[in-house]
Amino acid sequence: MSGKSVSVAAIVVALISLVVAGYAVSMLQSTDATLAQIESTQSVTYVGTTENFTIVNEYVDGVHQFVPSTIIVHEGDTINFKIKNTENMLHGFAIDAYGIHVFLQPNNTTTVSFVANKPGLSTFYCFLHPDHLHGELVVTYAPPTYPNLNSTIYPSTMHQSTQN
Ligand SMILES: [Cu+2]
Repeated sequence: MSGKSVSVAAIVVALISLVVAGYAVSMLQSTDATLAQIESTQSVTYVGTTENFTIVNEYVDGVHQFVPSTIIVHEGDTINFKIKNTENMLHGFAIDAYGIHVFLQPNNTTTVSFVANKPGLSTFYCFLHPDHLHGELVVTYAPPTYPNLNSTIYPSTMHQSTQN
């Protein structure tokens, strides 16, 4: 084998390597661009929903109580409470963190609405009777932004990026 043919072969190998490397880099860049596009166009930020609850004030086994006594919602949800006082006496309903303070007329229904924008625990209670069992409102942190995995664009775009 002559020195000339060796150098020609080396140049051919070098050119092929450059083409392959360039192709690999362009593939990586297009994949990055595709992922960035997916993240910017196909992500979902949690938007609060409207949650309706019926809370019944009742007298059971000698105890005034709110049922249910635990309510769990997401931060940002709009909450509608329909509070039914099934007793033949006046009660109160308060959630200090939200400035809610209403009277529950005997055998009547009272509605309360607010946006649950304070993550954590808040107590709801009757401000007229210390022995009236209270309840807890649990407001969880809103879920973080996440890719919309239900979108059919997600897998098809990923597939196309490997063919470019
Ligand atoms: Cu009460």
